[in-house]
Amino acid sequence: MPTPAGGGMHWTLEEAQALYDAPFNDLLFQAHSVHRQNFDPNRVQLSRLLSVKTGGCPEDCGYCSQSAHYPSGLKASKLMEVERVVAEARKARDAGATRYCMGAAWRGPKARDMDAVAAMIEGVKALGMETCMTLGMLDLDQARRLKQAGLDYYNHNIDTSERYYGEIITTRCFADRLETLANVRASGIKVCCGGIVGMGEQTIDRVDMLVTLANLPEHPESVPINMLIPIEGTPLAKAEPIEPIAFVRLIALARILMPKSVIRLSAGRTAMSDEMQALCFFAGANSIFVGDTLLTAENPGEDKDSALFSRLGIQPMELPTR
Ligand code: SAM
Ligand code: DTB
Ligand code: SF4
Repeated sequence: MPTPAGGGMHWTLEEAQALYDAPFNDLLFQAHSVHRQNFDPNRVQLSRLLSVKTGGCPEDCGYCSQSAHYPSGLKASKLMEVERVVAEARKARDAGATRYCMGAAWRGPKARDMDAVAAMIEGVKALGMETCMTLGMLDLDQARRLKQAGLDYYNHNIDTSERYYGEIITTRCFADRLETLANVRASGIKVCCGGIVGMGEQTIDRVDMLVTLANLPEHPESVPINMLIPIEGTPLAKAEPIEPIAFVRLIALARILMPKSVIRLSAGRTAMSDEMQALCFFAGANSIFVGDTLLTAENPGEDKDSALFSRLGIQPMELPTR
């Protein structure tokens, strides 16, 4: 059955690498053409993040401020009260965000957390926003419970290529990520899945990560591409940053491989020039996180983003009428 996000194609690594390696203007022309066939090129979707449970995470993801394995200096906190979460979501909605993404620094939710998490989803949905959560690994029953509460999207990133995964995280494996993604899909929740670049990986790992996403039985509806925000105290604090043209090429490749997915220019925009972001929007990126914080790290903030949007003639994407 065809799905809104598309899928069912099989891409080889060689085909994807050849697209990536094309002359820059050819690659961008192709990506932008695909973008125009599927989206209004002057609309960008706005999501807002909130960390509902911060720090003290048992996982050892080498990029993360919230892992208990590294001295990032971040203070751990307990799960937020439902009312506070809903109050924050209301502010985000009033500032123009259409999707509210709630993140928890967990390996996965415990049974005792599920009632509060379900209440957060119900409260945010009642504001008329789309809901997204990222809570770590889920089994099928947990995914079904979140779906029942009204969850629209679940974010769970594959982060990098299967080959490079073990260099970044040792407390779980690539197959664990795919299993949660399959549980989310089976429950009927939409999938938000992407990764991080600038973690010392090779170009082939970045291309391979996108090929893995494009070859899933159905494309993720939403594909966040994060540029590493280097965090002091983590093993990746001094990783070599990705070169901007290479980053734009990757966005273009994501757009070509997953024509109907929303591609999110995710973490790392504070380190991107306006011109780099403009090229990313031309190449097919059509979502950003708004607000001055992501989960724990900095984001450009509303004034800077609205100034950029106005210079580029970009409007916020509205929610589909339901
Ligand atoms: N604990 C859950 C998990 O890992 O699935 C959810 C929260 S986790 C912080 C969500 C995603 O944020 C990670 O999968 C990673 O892709 C991204 N992320 C975390 N730290 C980052 C950083 N310093 N720079 C860029 N992206 C980052
Ligand atoms: C995603 O791919 N990026 C967001 C969201 N999914 C949860 C998280 C970015 C986190 C950046 C680092 C921080 O704020 O701690
Ligand atoms: Fe924990 Fe998620 Fe950070 Fe990994 S990325 S340490 S699982 S919060």
